[in-house]
Amino acid sequence: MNRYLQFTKEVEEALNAGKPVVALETTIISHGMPHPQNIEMARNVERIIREQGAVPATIGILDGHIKIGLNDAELEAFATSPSVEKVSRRDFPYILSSGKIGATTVAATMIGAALAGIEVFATGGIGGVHREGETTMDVSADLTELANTNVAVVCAGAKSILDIGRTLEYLETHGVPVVGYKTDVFPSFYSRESDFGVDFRLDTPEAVADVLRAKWELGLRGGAVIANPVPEAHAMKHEEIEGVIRQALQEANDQHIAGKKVTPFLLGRIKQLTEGKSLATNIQLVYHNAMVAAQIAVALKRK
Ligand code: PSU
Ligand code: MN
Repeated sequence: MNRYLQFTKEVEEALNAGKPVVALETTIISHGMPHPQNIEMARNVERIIREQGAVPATIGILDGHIKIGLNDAELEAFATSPSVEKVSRRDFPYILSSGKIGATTVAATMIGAALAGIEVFATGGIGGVHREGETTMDVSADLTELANTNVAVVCAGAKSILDIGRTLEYLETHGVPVVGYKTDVFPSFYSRESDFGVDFRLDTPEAVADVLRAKWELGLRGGAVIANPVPEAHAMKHEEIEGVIRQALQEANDQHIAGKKVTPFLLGRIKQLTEGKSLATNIQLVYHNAMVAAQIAVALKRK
């Protein structure tokens, strides 16, 4: 067992017993949402996964360890501490060796999950190619991780703060299947639709599990995107969110926001500009992703 990993008893027992486990990220808690909604969301997501018969494993870096599963005090620390670092693949070794507290992005959570033997991960949205990424070269390390690490990521697509078309092109080049879960259209996080399709549509957790098994048994390294649209009742209209996104992007540009600060800045501004409406949508889509991820994890264990 990797000496950097530290499991909660619940997760360790579940993994040893071959029970379904679902990984969860901490960046969404520390940098994706304000307090106290973040801690409420983090607790509810864990409950939803348990209700489906799987075990949640929220992953983060603390005290020189990759924590696979967090207790409530640790969850609270990720939700409230002002000094939590945002950790992607690049940041992983330094944050781990310095003993700092680090919230893991999609990429870093995939790394932790794969080391722990967890195959399914639920989040909100993945990072991608940013708009004008063809000149700025701002391409999320989430995409390279999906290309290489064997974890399925259940998400509500990618936000239209990104260039969704180029994000999908990148995933195609790197052989990452983009599954539409009960949809033919790639969802854009707050909205159920975008201008883009998915690679193929699947309508049951079993069908998704079959695809994942086939991929990994063939030795086709890498993850998969399971794109699960936000439930109708909580979806926002494309037109409603597009103006807000444009304004947030303009401000990021004017204020020379760059590097890993871009995504948290945009998320925060979108929330302010929609007066919290986007946050409510964000929370609901995470709950839905957690439920579907748990169902897929359960189905995978039957294979
Ligand atoms: N998209 C969201 N909410 C988030 C993120 C993305 O809707 O909280 C976070 C995730 O942790 C994702 C990270 O992995 O932002 C991507 O950051 P970057 O673009 O710097 O790679
Ligand atoms: Mn970036």
